[in-house]
Amino acid sequence: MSNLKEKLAEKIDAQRPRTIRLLKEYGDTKVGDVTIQQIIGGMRGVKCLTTDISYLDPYEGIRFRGYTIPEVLEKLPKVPGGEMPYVEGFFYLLLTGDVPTDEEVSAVAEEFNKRKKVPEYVFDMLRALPEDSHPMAMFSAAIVSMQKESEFVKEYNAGINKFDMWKPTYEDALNLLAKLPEVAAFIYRLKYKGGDIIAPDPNLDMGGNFAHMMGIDKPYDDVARLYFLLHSDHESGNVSAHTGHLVASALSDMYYSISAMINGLAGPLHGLANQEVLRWIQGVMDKMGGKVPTKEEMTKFVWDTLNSGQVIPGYGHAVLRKTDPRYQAQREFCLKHLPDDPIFAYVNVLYEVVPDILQEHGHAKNPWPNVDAQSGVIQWHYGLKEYDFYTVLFGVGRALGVAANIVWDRALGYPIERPKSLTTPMLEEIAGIK
Ligand code: HAX
Repeated sequence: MSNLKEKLAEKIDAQRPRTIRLLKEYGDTKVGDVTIQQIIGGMRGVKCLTTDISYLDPYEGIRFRGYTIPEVLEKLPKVPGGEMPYVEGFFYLLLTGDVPTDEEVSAVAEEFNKRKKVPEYVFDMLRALPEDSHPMAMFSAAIVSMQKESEFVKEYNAGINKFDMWKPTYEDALNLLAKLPEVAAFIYRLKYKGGDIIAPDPNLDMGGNFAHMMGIDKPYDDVARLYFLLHSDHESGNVSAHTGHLVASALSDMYYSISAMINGLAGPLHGLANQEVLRWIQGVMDKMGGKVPTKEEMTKFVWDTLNSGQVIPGYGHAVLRKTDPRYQAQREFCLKHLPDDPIFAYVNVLYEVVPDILQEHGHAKNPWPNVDAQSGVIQWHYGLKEYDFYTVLFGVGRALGVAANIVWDRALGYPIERPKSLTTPMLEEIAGIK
């Protein structure tokens, strides 16, 4: 029996007075000003959200509960025989802020195992969708189709105290997260492997079981663990995390919230960029007849894309101002496991030329690569060449962070989100335009 819920209850009891004090005693303290540029420009840099689960420093990159990616990979208990930590142990860290012991990880992995049976109607629904549905649309539909399983809704309808709402929300989080790998693998095998479905193995951890259900050999289990962990959370303002939080703020349950989060992730400026990177590279490969371009040749391809008014996928970021440490972590994996991969060679030439070109182009505030520039290479190398599916992998990972945040949103009683909008004449008046 896992102690995760009890541990979380203790953490919540300790945190609540701090949030209440900030609100009651310091509620009028100013955090910053908002400019017209920020209002029209997608609220860039407006400090108006709070989370303790991760923090994104523009120059350092992400920290999960205060730990950098190398620290997380080093400190968390590893799966025997593998290089990467248990995803379940990482979720424990996200929720509680504590690095779990081996026993705590085993217990929470068991907890996930007990909850992972996917209702048959989800598979029926997926089979009924048009064959050319995008995997992200299938994933979102599968998640929302399970909405009737929500424990939160049952308890809400029975009349639940606001301070107890996190408890059924926690149950929904675990119930849903435990099912996502099987749902994702089912979509993959249904869409790309003629419906030849591989049954889950009850003896495997989340990453190991996912690799097994995908039908891909080791070390893909470690790839899955690394991938889910790296994509889990990137503080609260990105489209997927913010969407999850926003929808949950209306007390919509976990299924509605995570499905909505997936829809936000499906945009090419956000999670879909990982498929776009591979698509872009494939286009260059076709033109090069498979040969790795020289720096000069690659420079021309990059400029051609920019001159046709398109972005270079996998580069730039709204917050980061250096190479994404999630890119670095995957690059290190590539250097160790697939140094001679031809697509890795493409990615390396891109890394050598794109930052200078984007600087010369003069538009992007961040010329450096983000997580998506590197992630498809690894998938491709292990045989997952259907790049339309890549963002589903991102979605399984991102759900860990967003679900943890939603549990805490409920625990701290964050209210319904409702920023205020102004009209153009109002902005003109504020600007002093006659
Ligand atoms: N290639 C070409 N132009 C780029 C660019 C890129 N990779 N990144 C930014 N720009 C352009 C923007 O389109 C914008 O152009 P205009 O002035 O003509 O409108 C200008 O540079 C300023 O943009 P910015 O302030 O630097 O960037 P934003 O915060 O507006 O956008 C994006 C951040 C990530 C959306 C952007 O960098 C981009 O489109 N990158 C390519 C797509 C991508 O890799 N997305 C994934 C990001 C990571 C992520 O969320 N993963 O899920």
